[in-house]
Amino acid sequence: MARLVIVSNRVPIPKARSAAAGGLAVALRDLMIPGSMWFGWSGRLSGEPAAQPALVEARGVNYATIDLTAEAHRAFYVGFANGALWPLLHFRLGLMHFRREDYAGYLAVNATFASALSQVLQADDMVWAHDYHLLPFGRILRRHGFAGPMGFFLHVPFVPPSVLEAIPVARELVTDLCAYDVVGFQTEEHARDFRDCAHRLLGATIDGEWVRLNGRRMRAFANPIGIDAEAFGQEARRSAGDKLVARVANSMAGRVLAIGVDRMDYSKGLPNRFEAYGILLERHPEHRRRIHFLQICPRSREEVDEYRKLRAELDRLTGRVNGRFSDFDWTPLRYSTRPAPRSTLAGLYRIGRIGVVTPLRDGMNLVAKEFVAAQPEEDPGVLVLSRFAGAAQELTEALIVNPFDGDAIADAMHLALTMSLDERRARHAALNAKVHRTNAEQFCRRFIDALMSPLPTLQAA
Ligand code: GDG
Repeated sequence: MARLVIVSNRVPIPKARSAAAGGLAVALRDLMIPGSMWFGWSGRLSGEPAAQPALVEARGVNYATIDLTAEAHRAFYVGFANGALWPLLHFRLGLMHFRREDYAGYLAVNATFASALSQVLQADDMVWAHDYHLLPFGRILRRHGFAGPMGFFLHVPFVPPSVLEAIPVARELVTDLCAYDVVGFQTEEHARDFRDCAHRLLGATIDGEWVRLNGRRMRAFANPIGIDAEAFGQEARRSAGDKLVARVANSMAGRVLAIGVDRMDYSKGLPNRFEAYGILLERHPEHRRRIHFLQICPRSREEVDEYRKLRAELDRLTGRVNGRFSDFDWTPLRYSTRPAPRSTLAGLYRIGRIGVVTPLRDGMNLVAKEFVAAQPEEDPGVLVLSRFAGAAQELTEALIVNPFDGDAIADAMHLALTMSLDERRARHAALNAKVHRTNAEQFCRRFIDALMSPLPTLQAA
């Protein structure tokens, strides 16, 4: 079988990976089959980066990394990827800052990646690139002569043509994705939006999942990402004895725990969530003093202005909810920006009666799946889930809410707090079965199968 080469912006080399809080790192960390390679940025900035990747072997996997200069990283990561593409792909056009020089820097880093990888790539390798940092990577790698199978998975949403067209380089971005053989999306809707863009912006012919452009075909399909639900459930059971989990459980004094876990990102709907919690306490005085909301949100991308503003906004809203409702011995909302170890997180989900996952847009949202996998089957908690998270397409037995509607989130939390044990069990059993079925292994297997299957014979147009 061909060697698998994963390419992503950051490379979670095993000794450093436990600190990583991010969906991609979590989803892929168990995928690395001995013999495969993972290539990307080392996480280091240097004045004169070497053109050759540095190679490290860990647990049979080869990690190949390159350093970047501070200017290159700024334009590529802070400027274009997170200043323009991230807001665009999360439907936040008002937050999109497009600058031609950032786009030029983004292309330049993708070219650096392609040139460095081509030095260690073998002809019979199979390349799988990940996420919005690397849209043009495959097209550029082809220019270096690589002819093997080349796939791409987009972890974030894709947008319809009317939204994509707001970015001046919309056609270039769609052309770039069409250069891969296979492109995977989190949901059918994202895959369809991409095919619509290829048709409307480039005049491509669409036939089911197949996109035909300039005499070439590529496949754009939905392949929802999953977690290793079995292992995560075990971790949650084991970590009941974790010191921090036990401390939190003891501090509850018979109250129930509502829990949210998100990188501090404006796509995650945190201000709306805090306000909705205030509405719950206002409208349902019977829940006051009987619930604690714990929001864990490690700081993220602080180089980008919008993320700093979000932090100030959350500090203000936390103060408002606690100022309005807290008592001498009860703080309704606790919010921590420190990342928790993964096992502690699993244990905290397990003691949560409500998992609150209300992003304004999200490719998938792994937290929703982790919360379900961590629950005790005999007395499970309830998931409140945004309809705009990819996970809502599958996890239909959750309480699905519109995250822009604070009253609806408050109603769902009230329903969760008053739901009968039978109903909680029935909903959880259905959700848990899905989370175990669409797991990380199936996600990887489906993608690699798609990448390895020969292209179907082209029907005469
Ligand atoms: C992108 C897409 C898509 C969070 N806080 C801590 C911590 N985490 C872990 C969670 C979860 C992961 O980070 C976050 O994954 P999400 O899926 O929720 O969100 P993104 O980071 O935005 O990920 C997303 C994902 O890629 C995968 O394709 O689902 O839509 O945006 O695993 O548990 N982990 C630890 N401490 C924390 O404090 N250890």
